[in-house]
Amino acid sequence: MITLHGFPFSNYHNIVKHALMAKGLDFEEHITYPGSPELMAVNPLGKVPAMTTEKGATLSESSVLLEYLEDAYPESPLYPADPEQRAGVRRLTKLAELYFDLPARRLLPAVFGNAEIPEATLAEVREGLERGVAGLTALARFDPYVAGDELTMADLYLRYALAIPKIIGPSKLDWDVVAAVPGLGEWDAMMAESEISRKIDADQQANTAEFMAYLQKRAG
Ligand SMILES: N[C@@H](CCC(=O)N[C@@H](CS)C(=O)NCC(=O)O)C(=O)O
Repeated sequence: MITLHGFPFSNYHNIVKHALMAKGLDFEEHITYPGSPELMAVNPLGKVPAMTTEKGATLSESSVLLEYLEDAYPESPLYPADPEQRAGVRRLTKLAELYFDLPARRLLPAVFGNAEIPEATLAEVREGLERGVAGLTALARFDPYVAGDELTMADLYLRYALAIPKIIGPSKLDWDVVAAVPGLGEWDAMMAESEISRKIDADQQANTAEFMAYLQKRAG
């Protein structure tokens, strides 16, 4: 059976968990935190998520795991068959990672650790996010899914890539990502309604105290 290594508070973990569930695959969720010896054994970078495949191979990087799942389990596809449309889904996925999650993530130390963030960093983060907003506004179809009428990996990636912008936007930038892109609010609400999203959100909620305890221990 596939093993997904990580923890349910992690948005990156949840992207891959959602893909496994959407494809109807059997998997075991092995709860482990960044830098743990068990995680280092499957991902030398010590980051979440990682995966042990049915054949015993170890893999990491959320986007790589999504591609692997589609290659190994093409049933219930989450990418279109047409190469251009497939690349379009990958483009949206990249946009979500590079222009929503990654800039916003730079402000997490201010959320979880009360760190002071220099004005210049706040401006850079805002600039990155504005680029994401412009790109998503131009490229998203929301018809009803982000790439058109089928649920794709881009929907899963975007859903969880918005998690940190949703936290740091209002609290650190006086800005609301969901309101910034036409149609994003309706799409986000629709995505949240699915049975899979509800299960993942409930698991995330249930993991909050344990994750906070991990952070405290790590801070020493
Ligand atoms: N590029 C990686 C990012 C994974 C990532 O940053 N995961 C976080 C948890 S949400 C983590 O493990 N952070 C610990 C660290 O950076 O040491 C991916 O797409 O899987």
